[in-house]
Amino acid sequence: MEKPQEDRTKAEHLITECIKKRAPTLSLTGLGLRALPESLRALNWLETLEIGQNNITHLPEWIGELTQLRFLGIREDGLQAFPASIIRLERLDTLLIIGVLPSLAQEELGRLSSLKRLALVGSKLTEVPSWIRGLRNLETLVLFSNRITTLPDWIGELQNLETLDLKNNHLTTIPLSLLESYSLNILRLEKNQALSIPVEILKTGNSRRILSYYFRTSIPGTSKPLNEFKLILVGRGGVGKTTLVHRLITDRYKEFKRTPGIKITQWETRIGDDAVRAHIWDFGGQEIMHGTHRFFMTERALYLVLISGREDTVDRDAEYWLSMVRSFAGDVPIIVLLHKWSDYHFELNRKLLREKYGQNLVFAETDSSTGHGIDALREHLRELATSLPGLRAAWPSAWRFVKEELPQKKKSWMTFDDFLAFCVDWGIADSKDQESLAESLHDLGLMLSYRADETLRDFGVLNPQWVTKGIYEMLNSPVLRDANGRFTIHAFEQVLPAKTYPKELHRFLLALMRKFRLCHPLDEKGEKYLIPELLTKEEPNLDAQFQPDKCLGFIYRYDSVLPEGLLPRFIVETYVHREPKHAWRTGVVLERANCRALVRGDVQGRAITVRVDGIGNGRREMLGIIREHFERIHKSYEKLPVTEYVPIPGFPDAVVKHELLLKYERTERAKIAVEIGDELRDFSVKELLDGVDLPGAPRAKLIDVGKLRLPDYDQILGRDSLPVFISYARKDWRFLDQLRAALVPYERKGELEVQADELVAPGQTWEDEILTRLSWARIVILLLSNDFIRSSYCMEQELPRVMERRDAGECEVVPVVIRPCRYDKLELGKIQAIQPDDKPISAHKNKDSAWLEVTKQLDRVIAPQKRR
Ligand SMILES: Nc1nc2c(ncn2[C@@H]2O[C@H](COP(=O)(O)OP(=O)(O)OP(=O)(O)O)[C@@H](O)[C@H]2O)c(=O)[nH]1
Ligand SMILES: [Mg+2]
Repeated sequence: MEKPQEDRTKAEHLITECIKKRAPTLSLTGLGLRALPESLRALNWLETLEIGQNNITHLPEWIGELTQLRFLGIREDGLQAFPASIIRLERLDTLLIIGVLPSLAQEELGRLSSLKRLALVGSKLTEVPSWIRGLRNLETLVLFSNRITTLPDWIGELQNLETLDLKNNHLTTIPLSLLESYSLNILRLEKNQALSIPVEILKTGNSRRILSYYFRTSIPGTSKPLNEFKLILVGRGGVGKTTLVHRLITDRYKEFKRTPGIKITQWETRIGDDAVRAHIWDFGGQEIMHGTHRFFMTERALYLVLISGREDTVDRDAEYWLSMVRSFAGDVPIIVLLHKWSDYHFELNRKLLREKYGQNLVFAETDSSTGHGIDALREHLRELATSLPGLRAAWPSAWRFVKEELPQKKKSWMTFDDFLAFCVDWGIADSKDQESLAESLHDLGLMLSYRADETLRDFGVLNPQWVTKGIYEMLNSPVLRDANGRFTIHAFEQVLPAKTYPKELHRFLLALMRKFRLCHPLDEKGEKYLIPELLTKEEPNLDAQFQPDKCLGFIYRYDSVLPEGLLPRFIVETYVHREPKHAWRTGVVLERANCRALVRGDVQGRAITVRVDGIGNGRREMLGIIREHFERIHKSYEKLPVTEYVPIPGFPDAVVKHELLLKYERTERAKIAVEIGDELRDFSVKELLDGVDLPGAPRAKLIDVGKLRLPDYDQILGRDSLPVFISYARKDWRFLDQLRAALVPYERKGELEVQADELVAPGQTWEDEILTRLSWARIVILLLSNDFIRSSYCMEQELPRVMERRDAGECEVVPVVIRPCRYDKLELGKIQAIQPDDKPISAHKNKDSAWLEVTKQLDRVIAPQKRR
């Protein structure tokens, strides 16, 4: 890594600032320091200190004087020793070290008896350091990305250990003593190939489940490798996917009609000595179908991206599909095919694509009509399949029976109860096993089930084609198209044949469409729905109403693609607040108080423009809400390069990067020069920023944790804002949205960081992710209703944890009664609930003022939490 130039002045500046504000946190990262500045010594109130990417070899003895430190993060490759005085940091509860550990005086760390969280990441450890045994209070131990092969027996002795993260190591066995650790709750063992535990089980992070699976199957003879994998083909309509599948399997060329929905074919092949089965998923490439593809883009799969056609469109085509796969399936292996090669010779910018979408892209030229490159493709597939974690996962024999027998049922769907009964018939009686098996089947595409979802959990789909066909028929139906995408539940009766899609499943299908964000309810009762993809393409002419010089503006520009589905998702989210008068396929006009906003996307130009018209602070607030929505949506994509611009008022063609303005502000420059036509003109940085950020919002974060940040471990890094978690029943999502809108000003000000399970990004394990978030929240808001009380997830999973943490003084619980219910009969009835005017939110005519009242009461909870 390139070392930055030493910047002592910046370091001194940061320290002086810290002294001035008596700030509890300080980050000295990327400054190229050779030693910690002596002036730091005075900061004896400091609670959080980060040191990273400098050239520091020794920490000074006086570091022991910073006795208020609770969090210490270090990322210094050249550090040689810890000073003995480190043991004086008696309050230190979190220590994060990224990179190689100093060899000298490491053992001293074992005397940091108050440590609760320890992370040694990417430290080239081959075993668990023995000094950790002395850390009796340890709750979280993170050792990911090391080279550990075995765990010591004493690991089970750490009495308080709740989370053990050993992702990406070289573990070959797990000691039995781990079973005896009663406190252990979360266990992360992904990417330890030799353990042969199926990913479906690993990704739960549930230690009981993982250990019981491991110890049950590690006894020889009861299970053997699965040897099956999923192969997914994507590419636009007519590119040759179906023909290619036929060629792969039969070695013949045949013409096909365009594929409606999804076609699944089994391909029996061999890898080395093993017979291996591929489940090939061939998606229909028509544009209207793209929206549902993502939900089948699972992690445990290989991807073929087919590209063909004229030189001028292929690069963009490749980008479109690659970004889609990367956003929804993550870092999976992908083969990019330059297809119909015998007809079209074309180049792709391979270097650029690799830079953007990962080095693990394989490129190949193929043609189904001549058979060109097909053998080579088969070889690539075999090679990459071997690298899939699931291919060799050990499956108990009973699981295999179920897997083989289920398709024999020749049913399109079954109730989950029937599935469970079926499992019991085959000797799988343990409910955890049954659930794990269901997940594995889901991943292979043999039975789709969405157990985490209240409205979907009761059915399993045996035939994905049945479900997509039903949904595609809805999407393609003239009835819905004529109604501009609006429909009610009765439309299912009109569009779908009753025999294959009986009425009892209509609600289920509707819930699936909602889950896939293909449609969205338009009213409180959930009777009317909208499919944004069916909105008119025609954009109303609103230029006169939103003149740039009279509006606050903001622009998003996307480097490679404006992902399909991003705009519809935004449009649909805004319906929750109020149905817009104008909405079209790529844009919407929103109204709020005395303000109106035009949000307009340009898919070809890869940009979204926002203009807010109105008076006073309301404009900024409205822009704030809109930006919040976009930021949230952007975050849900794994890699989405997007740049934010601020338009210069009065000069319709001039813009300046938002990030650049922030840099100017941080370095206290008042003016920025912007190119206007041929000349440079100065503008006030503050005025430009005030236009787009709420007053008082911390634009530049106090501590710059960006450099030390690891995607998974945000949580152990210090943060300024209070993490808030909202627990709610799925049915009450509308109230959730209202509450979120009411909390936007807090978020923009950096006071709160609001999380609710709807934010779980695609690909993350839902349950696991939520529980982790829950365990970091300092305020938990419960949206109470009969559905909440009825929801087993809320009541049995979330609530007990919340109450436990509350009783331990770790978080504050704020129940809000959203619909009438007898929560007072429950244990949580002992906590004072918020009910503006003694009425549940649903009974309030004016929801905005009801939520305003809620936030006022919330302020009283926030204040003491902040002081903690
Ligand atoms: N020259 C040439 N033509 C091909 C090749 N593969 C397919 N075609 C032609 O392209 C047409 C479309 O191929 P399909 O395999 O149906 O395309 P698809 O990608 O499955 O299309 P959708 O199902 O609509 O998404 C075929 O009918 C053939 O005429 C090929 O390798 N070379
Ligand atoms: Mg096809």
